[in-house]
Amino acid sequence: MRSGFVSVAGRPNVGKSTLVNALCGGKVAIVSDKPQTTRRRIFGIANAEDYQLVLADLPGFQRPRDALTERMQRTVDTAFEDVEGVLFVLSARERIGAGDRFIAQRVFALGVPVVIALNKVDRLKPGHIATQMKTAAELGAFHALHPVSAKTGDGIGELRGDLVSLLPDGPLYFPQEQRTDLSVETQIAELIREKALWLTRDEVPHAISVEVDELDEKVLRANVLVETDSQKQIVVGKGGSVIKEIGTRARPEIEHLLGHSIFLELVVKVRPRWRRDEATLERLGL
Ligand SMILES: Nc1nc2c(ncn2[C@@H]2O[C@H](COP(=O)(O)OP(=O)(O)O)[C@@H](O)[C@H]2O)c(=O)[nH]1
Ligand SMILES: [Mg+2]
Repeated sequence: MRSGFVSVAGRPNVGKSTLVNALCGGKVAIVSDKPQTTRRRIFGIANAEDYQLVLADLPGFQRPRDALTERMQRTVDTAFEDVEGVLFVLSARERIGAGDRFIAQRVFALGVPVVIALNKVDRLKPGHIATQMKTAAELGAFHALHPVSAKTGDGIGELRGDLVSLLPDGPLYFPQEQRTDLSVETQIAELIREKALWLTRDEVPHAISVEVDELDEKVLRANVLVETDSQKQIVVGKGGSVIKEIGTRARPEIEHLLGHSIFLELVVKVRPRWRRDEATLERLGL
């Protein structure tokens, strides 16, 4: 049995979480088109008969602005200790620039193998991909460089194989049927938050948090937290249309996760300045 941990680095929105899901063969981390979707470290676990690859999906590198983003960056800072390697994700759709080089400086200084994934190559011209590969290759002394699409699955098998080859002989860190370290409640809260992120924009997505209030065999009650009354109005929507749509989108995935149907009740609540409140952040597990 080979086993071990690999941390995922990269700018916000390059597709780290989508890639972790693709490598694990199922959804462990939520994904949206908004930056800062990932707020906490999530282990995505790829299991096979002869290996267990544990990927740490992380928030993107950022400059802290409040207690929440400060905690997020602290999570990132400590996540690169004791890993067998780093998966450094770039987007082939954007210019590889200063932000990527800033992260490159840090990951190549760690002294562990760095595997670069040039993500989002779907529907790009071969010439453009080749140019981006060349730029990516100049970032540092990488162990391997893979053009991939987390969306279509292109190149994912080869990338996974390379990551597994970094793992030493080791024990099982998690039961083999487990794909994430998040509790069921947290997975549910994240699924609801994901739907809320897709349906809101500007500053609203950043102000949203979700907590599961009650979960039993039949009923699931969850609070969608926002910081102001006007955000609440937006998340509730006209006649409750937005919060209803969040529930409609989240329910099938929650039922799939639980393996049975549930009655879902979502309540939008204002909790002023929760992002600056250490006690609330603690309770939300952030
Ligand atoms: N076209 C394309 N889009 C992708 C791919 N991977 C991720 N995305 C999109 O990029 C956005 C950010 O993805 P996410 O995984 O949340 O990025 P993260 O912030 O790095 O974790 C989402 O809209 C994804 O659907 C890919 O391979 N191809
Ligand atoms: Mg993410």
